[in-house]
Amino acid sequence: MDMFSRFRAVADATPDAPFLLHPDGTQTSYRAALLRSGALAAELAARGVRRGDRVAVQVEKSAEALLTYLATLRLGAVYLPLNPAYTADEVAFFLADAEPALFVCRSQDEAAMHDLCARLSVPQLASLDDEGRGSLARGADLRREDEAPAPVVAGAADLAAILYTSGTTGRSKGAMLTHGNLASNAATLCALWRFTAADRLLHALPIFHTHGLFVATNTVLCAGAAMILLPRFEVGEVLRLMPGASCMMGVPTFYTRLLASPGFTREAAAGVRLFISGSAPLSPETHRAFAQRTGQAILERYGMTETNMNTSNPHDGPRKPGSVGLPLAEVALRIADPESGAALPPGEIGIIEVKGPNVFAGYWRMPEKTREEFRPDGYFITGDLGYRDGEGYVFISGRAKDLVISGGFNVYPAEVEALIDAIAGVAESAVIGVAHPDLGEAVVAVVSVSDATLDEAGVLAGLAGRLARFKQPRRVVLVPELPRNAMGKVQKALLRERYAGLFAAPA
Ligand code: MLC
Ligand code: AMP
Repeated sequence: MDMFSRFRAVADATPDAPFLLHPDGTQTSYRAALLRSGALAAELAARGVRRGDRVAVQVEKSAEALLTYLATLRLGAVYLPLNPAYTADEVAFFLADAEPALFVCRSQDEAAMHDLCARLSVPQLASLDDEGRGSLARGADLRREDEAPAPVVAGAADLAAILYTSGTTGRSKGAMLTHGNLASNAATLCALWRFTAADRLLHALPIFHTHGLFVATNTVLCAGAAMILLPRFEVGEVLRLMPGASCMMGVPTFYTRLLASPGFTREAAAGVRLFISGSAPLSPETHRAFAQRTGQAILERYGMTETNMNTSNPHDGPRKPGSVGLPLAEVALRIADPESGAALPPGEIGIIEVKGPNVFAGYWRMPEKTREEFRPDGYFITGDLGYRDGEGYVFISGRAKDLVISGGFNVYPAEVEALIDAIAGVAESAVIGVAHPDLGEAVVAVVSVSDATLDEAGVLAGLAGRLARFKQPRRVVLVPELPRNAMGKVQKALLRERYAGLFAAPA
């Protein structure tokens, strides 16, 4: 059953059950959420959105934004969420590539985006502000209940969403997710993690990525459960609301920040039956420190935009520190030789490859790129390196793709390097990830300059406004020249080693 049908089925069966619990203590029932998303769907339809059309959305997190996702699914249209941190340059690329029928932006961006939409022939523009008001909401307010469009019954192969991921070549690719991808993963996770209608998920993740949008929201919908919807992760607010929660999902930074707070005690965590981590490696030290503080083992799982979730530690069996667990029931996973693709035995490190109903339908309008990432027998090449132990648990040991994961956000060095290299006075640059106590990894640029007056601040100033803040280097290190191997390739491994201690606490 597709996610909208699932949402409607829960609303029909248990209309008064809470779906959204707001930080101010108010709540939105399933019936109210279905009605409001119906009004939003009517407004989208009135603005010309039809089945198969893309609806691009770059807004702050709000209940209204989440209901816009469900409204888009109701129409059989394709949801395309964008990080509010993206600059106008970045957004321009996504709009030109995806050709949405409608772009929903933040209210404060509406004037600037109006010109951009006109230039890129995006036919319709609407807005939502931080509180979920704005022209889209106002339009929905005026819709009568009987104007809600009849829900489109989507087939498993129909597109539900496009999520852009940057590429190693620098150019972003739109990963096409089908209704079948989302529904199968949600049902599997709901059963595996024992979600029921009684669950209350503490939701502090952004809703423009797989983790907050699909893993969190769709699992809750599958169970008919509720979520405490926070606009962002903030330790004090999370601790205040934790007593009302039964589950929490987060990136590792959420857990290291909680552990750094004296208010996060065994008692504070006692009502939560399940803490789940993913999107970036959770260190065994954090896993152990968490267990020591709370008496609970964080459940770590592994996924990516293109595949949804692939593996998870068990709910009932051992949750091994440092491991991302076992392949999900419907996911075939193998560790393969990077060159030949031949399967490797337990203990040997290779590329993680996966196949199953969770794997995406390909990159939007990029059949060549799509083909490159699949083996002839249909396995998707994740670009993550790992091995399996004797019990089949998967351990991620590195990445074959040149990628930095900072606080759970992906940064592709090629994209940052291209912009740094274009700054006047820069000879060349190498962008690497360096261990960071808060973000896991932080972006660092190693730059050699041709103009000796160019300094760290100058390089950063050259990136301002051109690149989302989270992609900008936390440090720029100037060097006379970059180390190269005999082939002339920059030795990033050497640079990672050299600057490994850049963010270490002073001894
Ligand atoms: C914010 N900033 C970051 C950053 N987040 N910089 C580097 N890395 C990040 N992740 C910058 C801001 O631009 C700002 O810069 C400064 O840091 C402080 O901003 P903030 O808003 O106060 O940050 P904060 O709220 O503390 O955000 C940190 C965070 C957040 C970890 C809470 O990044 C977050 O929620 N991350 C979750 C990412 C996520 O959901 N990933 C899922 C991907 S899906 P300045 O200089 O302007 O002050 C996926 C698949 C899977 O990977 O398996 O799940
Ligand atoms: P994204 O493209 O944003 O979906 O990021 C997906 C990538 O995040 C994966 O390919 C992994 O490299 C990484 N990732 C996700 N979950 C984990 C995890 N539990 N441990 C280590 N890396 C992870």
